[in-house]
Amino acid sequence: MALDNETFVLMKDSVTRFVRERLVPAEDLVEETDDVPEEIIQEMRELGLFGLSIPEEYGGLGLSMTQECEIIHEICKAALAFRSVIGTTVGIGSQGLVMTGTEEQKQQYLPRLATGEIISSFCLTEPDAGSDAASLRTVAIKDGDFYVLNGTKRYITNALRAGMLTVMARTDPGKKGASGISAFLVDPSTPGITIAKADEKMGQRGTKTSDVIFEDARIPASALLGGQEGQGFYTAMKVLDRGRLHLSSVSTGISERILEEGLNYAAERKQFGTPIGEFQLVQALLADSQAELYAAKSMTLDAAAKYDREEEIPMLAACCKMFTTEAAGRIADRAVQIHGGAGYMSEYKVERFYRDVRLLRLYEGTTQIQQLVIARNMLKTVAN
Ligand code: COS
Repeated sequence: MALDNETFVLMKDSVTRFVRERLVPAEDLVEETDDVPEEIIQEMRELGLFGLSIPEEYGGLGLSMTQECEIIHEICKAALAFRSVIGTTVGIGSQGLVMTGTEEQKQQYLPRLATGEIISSFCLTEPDAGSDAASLRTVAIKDGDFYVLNGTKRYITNALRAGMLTVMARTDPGKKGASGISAFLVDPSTPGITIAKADEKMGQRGTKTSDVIFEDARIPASALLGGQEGQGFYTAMKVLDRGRLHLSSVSTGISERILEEGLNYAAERKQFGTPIGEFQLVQALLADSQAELYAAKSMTLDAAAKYDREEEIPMLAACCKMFTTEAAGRIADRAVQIHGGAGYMSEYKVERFYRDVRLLRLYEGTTQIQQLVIARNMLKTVAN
């Protein structure tokens, strides 16, 4: 699936304008209030941003992965909290449903997700199951026409805003590993589900993460994703493969913005009677960031194109996620360095962005998990 090129170019232009005219000017407000204003969320709905990855037949824009990466890159030239509002619906919260849902499940949720009437969240992580996702302990025990859910999910992005949760839970507690896990599409207003208060974080103010607690929550058996038990972990892994490309374009977008902040400062700030950008040691900081940004963008678009051609991408998505997020950390660090003492002051945006990008190397699989996925896939090719 893909949007025709002419319409896509127009859409991308309006997103670029929206970012420049609406999102960037609202960054300080988001920082102050720790929330994204409702009128901006409404404008995101009107632009179709919640439906980027949802097929057209269900009311979405049906972008290809390449197109999605291009749009996410643009949106992430503004503070990452804005992308976060649409991120789970465009990415990990909805894609299990798009990939493996039954027709009835798709009809039930996708049209409302596409318009942004409801937001979705992806509930995999638990207090004792982070990198080791297959060890999750939340259970869903069949009881007639229902499953009864018990357990706690942690750091769930947008749970507080969600109208649909994709929840991974163990339907067969006797099976310890991946094959005992199933996925469910859950209405968070179901009795027995509590969404805890928002977590306090290092950065990314305006993004909302929280615990989701299940205490004897009875959900209809029809909520089992794809109608099949035991597929939840495999679906989650496929969703994360795709999500890692999405997140790579988050990294390239914010990296471009941060580099721009550093470049502008280097051109304006004078020391020793000359703009600091004239100094070769500052030029080295700019050049290293520019080269890394170019590499990060190129590899993300290359892997996205391969995804669109239905080639195998788990290893490449992990390479992209690892490189682009680590590069974002280095680019942010250099931008702070270019700003000197000013870079440590909250008055300048690079201080905030430096904290914001720290999360990129942690969520949707730490850098160390990406290394593991890359090496395991490499070793598979030589195993006999
Ligand atoms: N696509 C489809 N299936 C996959 C897969 C993928 N990308 N990766 C693994 N699987 C399958 C394996 O083939 C294996 O199948 P079998 O049960 O038939 O053997 C099963 O899943 C378990 O895989 P594996 O043995 O590799 O699992 P491990 O527990 O050793 O590790 C990692 C899997 C570490 C890669 C996984 O737990 C992971 O990605 N962790 C990070 C989780 C994460 O990103 N969390 C972020 C929170 S969500 S925002």
